[in-house]
Amino acid sequence: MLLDTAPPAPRRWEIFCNVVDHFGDVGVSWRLARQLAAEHGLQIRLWVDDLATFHQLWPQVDPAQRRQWVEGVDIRHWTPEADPSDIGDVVVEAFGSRLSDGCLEAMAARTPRPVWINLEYLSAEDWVPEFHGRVSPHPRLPLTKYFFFPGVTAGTGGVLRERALDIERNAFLHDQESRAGYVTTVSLFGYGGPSVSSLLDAWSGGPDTMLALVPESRLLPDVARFFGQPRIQAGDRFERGNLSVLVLPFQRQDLYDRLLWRCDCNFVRGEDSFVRAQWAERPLVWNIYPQDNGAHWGKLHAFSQRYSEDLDDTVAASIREFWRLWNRGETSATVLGTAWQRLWIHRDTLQSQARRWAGRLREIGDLASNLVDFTRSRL
Ligand code: TRH
Repeated sequence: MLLDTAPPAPRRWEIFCNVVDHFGDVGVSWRLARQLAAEHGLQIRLWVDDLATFHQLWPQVDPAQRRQWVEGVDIRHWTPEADPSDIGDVVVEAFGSRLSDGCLEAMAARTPRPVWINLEYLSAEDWVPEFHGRVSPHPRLPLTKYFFFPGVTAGTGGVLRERALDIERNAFLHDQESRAGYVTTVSLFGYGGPSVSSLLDAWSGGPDTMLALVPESRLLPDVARFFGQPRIQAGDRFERGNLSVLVLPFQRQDLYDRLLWRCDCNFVRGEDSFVRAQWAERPLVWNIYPQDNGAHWGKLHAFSQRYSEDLDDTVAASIREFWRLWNRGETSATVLGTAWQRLWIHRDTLQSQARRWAGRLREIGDLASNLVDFTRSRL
């Protein structure tokens, strides 16, 4: 008989999330927290310093509560006074959220000391597997921090994926009425800028009938300008030439997946929506989070290289070119429209590639399970 000899997983976890801007920090932290509680049966306390942003992502979260239970997770408003004294077995600092001295001292005083994880940003760059799991001793206290890197290749932490995700997606798509098929439906989420109106212009004058579903985000003012409106809101619908645009309310985080599943192509950004679009198994366009030092260009390149390495050169080049123009804020509708046509002519290939890519990602295992395994051996 085979015995499971793996040590038990540490049960009490703290996840600390400092919302720098936008939704990605809390989006990833919340997804991880929910999954660790629901699928691994762990006790999760999630400390978030900006509950108003959290509320937009998950309306059940009440920004006025210092403590609340949602989806089996103990959510705390993280303020300087609110550091825990009874620290759990594992402490996750999401994206370098800085812990207070009081919290670090409580961790150092604990027996055994908690496993301290710095959950990093996702990157497809070559150096990631080498740095995944590296340690950094605290300069003063007897604490060791481990760097845990999400990634898209073997030897990294992988990306988040719920256990039932594929089943839910397949059931949802199966239930959908069969669509006419002659309208290309895209979802449009990004950081905004001049490339939005260039693209809308190109689509409106392009050969295909296009439907753009635009969730409320900072891209809306660009859409409003294109249609000559002072402002637009959820529920508004606009038409020009071959293009229809429908503005959607910002969806609850788990419902946003459904939008991605039903679209022919998804424009996404940052980290979490970008990962969800990969799991949607649809062609995608990535608006990477721009960094002041330009480091995002290398990351964009690293990912697009990996994503397209199985494709022939023409298709791979069309992906890279369109992503580059979209991210650099291309102002010419002709240039962006031509790049879109060069990309979208390969839509069937892009669709099969999206499916193949998700299969490759699945082989790395999901981030939450990889993280649980990682902590198990380090407590
Ligand atoms: O909001 P973002 O730009 O977050 C960014 C990135 O994480 C970036 O790496 C980080 O440095 C910066 O924050 C601080 O993009 P991201 O990561 O896609 O997060 C968006 C979240 O919003 C994601 O969890 C999906 C969710 N979402 C909804 O829940 N409903 C919606 O309707 C939409 C459009 C998104």
